[in-house]
Amino acid sequence: MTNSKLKNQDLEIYEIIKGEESRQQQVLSMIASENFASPAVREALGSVFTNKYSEGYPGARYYEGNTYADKLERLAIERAKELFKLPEGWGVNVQAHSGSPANLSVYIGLLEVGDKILGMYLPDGGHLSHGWSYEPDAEGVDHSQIKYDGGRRKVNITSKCFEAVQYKTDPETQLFNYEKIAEIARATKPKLIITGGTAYPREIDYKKMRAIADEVGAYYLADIAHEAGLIASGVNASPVGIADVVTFTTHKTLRCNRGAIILGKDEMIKKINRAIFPGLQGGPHNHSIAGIAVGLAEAMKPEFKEYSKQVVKNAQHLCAKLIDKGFDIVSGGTDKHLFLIDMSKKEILGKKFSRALALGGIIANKNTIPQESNTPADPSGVRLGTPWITTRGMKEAEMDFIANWISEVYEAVKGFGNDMPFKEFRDKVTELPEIKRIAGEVSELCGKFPLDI
Ligand code: DSN
Repeated sequence: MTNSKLKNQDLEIYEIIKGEESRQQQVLSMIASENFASPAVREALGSVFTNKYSEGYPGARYYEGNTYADKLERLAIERAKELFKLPEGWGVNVQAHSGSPANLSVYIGLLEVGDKILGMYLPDGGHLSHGWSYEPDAEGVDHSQIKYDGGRRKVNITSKCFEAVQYKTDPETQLFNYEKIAEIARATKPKLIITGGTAYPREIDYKKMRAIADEVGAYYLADIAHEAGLIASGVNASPVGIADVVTFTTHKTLRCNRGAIILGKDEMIKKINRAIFPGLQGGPHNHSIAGIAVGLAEAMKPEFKEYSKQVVKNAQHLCAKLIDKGFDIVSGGTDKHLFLIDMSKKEILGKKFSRALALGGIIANKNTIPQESNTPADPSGVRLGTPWITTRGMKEAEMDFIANWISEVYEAVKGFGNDMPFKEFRDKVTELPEIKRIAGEVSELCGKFPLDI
């Protein structure tokens, strides 16, 4: 932002943005759902398309002046088709503002309000928009061990408007138990079955889920928000052509700006298009579609495939190193870009550990784990992801440093214990010389892998 018009006009906002730029440069961003979009993506995102209204779809807009908006949206759709190798008879919607409205629009398009949906239990790695509710009597779900604060609560719009049932991972393996999911589906007869989520570190067998959906006559939605980039690169298997509909956000492993894409059989995309507009949203965010289109073209390049492979290698390497250092990892590892540290047998839980890591320059998030016995506000796990640090160019050698720092942070703060009030813990950790040293070393490493801001 040299010769910045923003700086001259609004110094306060300019300085906040500068502060965020410097924060991003100096820390290891390891929140699994975050990534660093390229300057070209960000330039398109900041373009004049932010000024244009274009309710409707290419060739059928309600307002005038959409020649270029039509070209843009058509090109974004073509790129998505190519990147995700869509079969004949499949279409694309690029207008959903993000993942939750994308999923809701699928339900609105294909179902009647009140219909039953079957999704993954949130504390095991599912997503709010897959029908999250705390219904103790939901079939196949035992909430009795969960110390949630509010009893029966339909938290998300998707559980308020649809009857939500949930499946859990296997308590022993922490993996999908397809037999058990089939049993729940047979017993509850959902109209739609959903896979995917925010914290399941393993690949999903889409064909088995398709068979379960077919057996009970349900639609099958694969939400691949987290692994879309890995799937586009062929590093993880694709549900395209297997599920009826595939949704994903564009800003995680796919490394575009924030937004969402829906892929699906033509007859379903037609209904979903109507659910998005006029059903749920107004005009599409054309500036966002522009950024996404640029990011989709980036993801078609051979170097993106190499990047995706390295994302997974880094996650697996880091997992293995942390296991060597005595950490428990949910399901024993990962097939993807993310994994969960299980802190349930450690001296501090996820909330305190993620704050201590952040003070040491490693930005992650507290997370529930399978068989969670604590509240979502103070859960037993920490989720870590490698998309962003791999974009910086980091590889296995840097994962070794990161594993050491994670372990050193734990050793430095574990003595404070989980009973200490959080604010006291935070203040004590902030002052620890060991944590300051680690933050300095992290910043030094980050300086060797600068972001193209
Ligand atoms: N907030 C996203 C994540 O972190 O996984 C999902 O919506």
